[in-house]
Amino acid sequence: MISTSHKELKAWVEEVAALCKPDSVHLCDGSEEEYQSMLQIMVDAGLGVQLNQEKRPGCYLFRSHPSDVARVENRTFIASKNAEDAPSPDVWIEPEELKATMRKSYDGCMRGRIMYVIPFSMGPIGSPISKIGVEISDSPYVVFNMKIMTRIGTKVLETLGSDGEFVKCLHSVGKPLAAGEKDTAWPCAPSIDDKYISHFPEERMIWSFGSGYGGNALLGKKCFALRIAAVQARDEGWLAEHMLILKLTDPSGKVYYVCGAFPSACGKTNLAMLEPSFPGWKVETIGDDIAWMKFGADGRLYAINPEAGFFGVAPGTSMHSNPNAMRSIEKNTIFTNVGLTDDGDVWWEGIGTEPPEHLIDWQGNDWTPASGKLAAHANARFTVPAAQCPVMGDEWEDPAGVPISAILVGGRRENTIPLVNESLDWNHGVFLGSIMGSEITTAAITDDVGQVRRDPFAMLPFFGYNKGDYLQHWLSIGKKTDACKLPKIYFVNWFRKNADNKFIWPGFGENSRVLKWIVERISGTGKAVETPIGNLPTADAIDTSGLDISNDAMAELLQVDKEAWLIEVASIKENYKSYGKALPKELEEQLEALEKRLS
Ligand code: O2Y
Ligand code: MN
Repeated sequence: MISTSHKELKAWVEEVAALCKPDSVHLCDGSEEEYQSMLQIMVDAGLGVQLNQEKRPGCYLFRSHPSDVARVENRTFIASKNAEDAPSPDVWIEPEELKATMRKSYDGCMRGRIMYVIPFSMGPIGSPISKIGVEISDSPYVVFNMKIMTRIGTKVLETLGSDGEFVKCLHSVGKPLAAGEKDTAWPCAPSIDDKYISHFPEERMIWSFGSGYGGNALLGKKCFALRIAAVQARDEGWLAEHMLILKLTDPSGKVYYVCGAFPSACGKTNLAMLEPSFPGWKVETIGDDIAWMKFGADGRLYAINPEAGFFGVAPGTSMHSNPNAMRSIEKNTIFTNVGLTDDGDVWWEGIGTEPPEHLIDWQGNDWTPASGKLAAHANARFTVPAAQCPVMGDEWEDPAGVPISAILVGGRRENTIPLVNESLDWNHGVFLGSIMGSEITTAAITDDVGQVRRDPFAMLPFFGYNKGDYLQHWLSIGKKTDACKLPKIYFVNWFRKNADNKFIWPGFGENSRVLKWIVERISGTGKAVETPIGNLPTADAIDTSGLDISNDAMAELLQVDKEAWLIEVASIKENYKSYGKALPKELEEQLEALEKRLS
């Protein structure tokens, strides 16, 4: 079947092949030839488009089925042995019951297809912080995306040896082919109810069925690097987080590494690749989505980016919002669900150029600006090797990781939350992480619009275990080292609006001004005033030189509105009820102390 000395891996591959019944099995070596041949298979079958090689060398476009365009949160399950160990009752199914259901779906699901076995490493191969997984998938699209997003192939298998630990990741698009049947452009299970993104945390195992898209199918990313790794991290005393990692160098050459957790639509990738708006400072990228942090021998937290690529949202990405992402995707990029221009290039809403007179939209139909439809799906993506980003920090693949000085937590809030707020200590920082979130802008129930969706550490869709226990784990991390060695936690908000409903802060590259204050605080020169909610910059502490912003606007950005905060406290109390008995008492105490300081 496959040649490996790893008995457990061999047995698992044989078991899966016997269940899924593929026509053949291919063990991925991770070579460039293999990558090219996967792409060619799909282009030859009419399932993908090679873009204009002069404009976008090495680039391809794929269009997914309209029903398969994003992560399916309502079909994502955590099958822990005990229901209380799951993040919430609605995502829990008893593991044996779920396996029995899914085995019926998997039975024969790869007929007419090749079963690919993809050994992959999350993190630099051999790093003490890295972990190995093996994904079995019947999708060549998954193979070439995994090649970009992780490190795959023979070297990983060699590192695994004959008895190394690995996470079992099984994926099928859920569309077997009868003899002679032509494949569809984007095979997937026809109905949402047939899709399953299942996690078995105790067994360190993932079973995904029915979707070929993004986080549902590229199992190294959200399923492994967040949901399963979070359980490993809890058991082993480290952190697996939904965070960017950036490197900031000040004019004297001093370097700081900063992690940041933001819910979607907060410009996380833009911040990770930010171009500072004033001279002398430099921002470089270590990672844009996930950070694994472990204690080093010196008692500090060291982070690696477990990924090797970016799976970024295309719409809204432009030379204004993220010039470094635009430069990254000039070549060797897989585009999914973007518009195809008549000269073989890509286009999407918010790309910063005028809409072409005609293109082929993400569903493969003719499109003109008068169509009244989106040319690119709102969740259209680019997959690109991180190494192509012109501002990757040299140490982004350092197996030792980078020492973290600060952690940002934030959300999209029109009011109440100031531009930046420094936590008073670790527990207060964890409290800030637990209350972060964004206002709901679209909702099935209109009453929800404007309400805050609390998204602790931006992990709401990615918890692998009980969310109260997760926050308790954060608190316990704070006890593992000297307080002075822990990163400082900052609550940021780029999205505060004025009475005219306009954003007060310009955002994008100007966010570097806030980063500057943060590192000044860390080095002891930044000025701050203690308020009931935390330490805020003094009126003159944020460098606004060369920026067209009034003192009144700055005052509004840094205002602590006690009335608004008391409403916030009531809303947090309500949210904390959802934790039940698992709410850490330290966080209840933080909330009580905040209320006291406000009144
Ligand atoms: O829709 C998907 O499948 C991808 S979701 C995603 C991709 C890259 C980075 N972050 C996310 C996310 O949902 O947080
Ligand atoms: Mn993400």
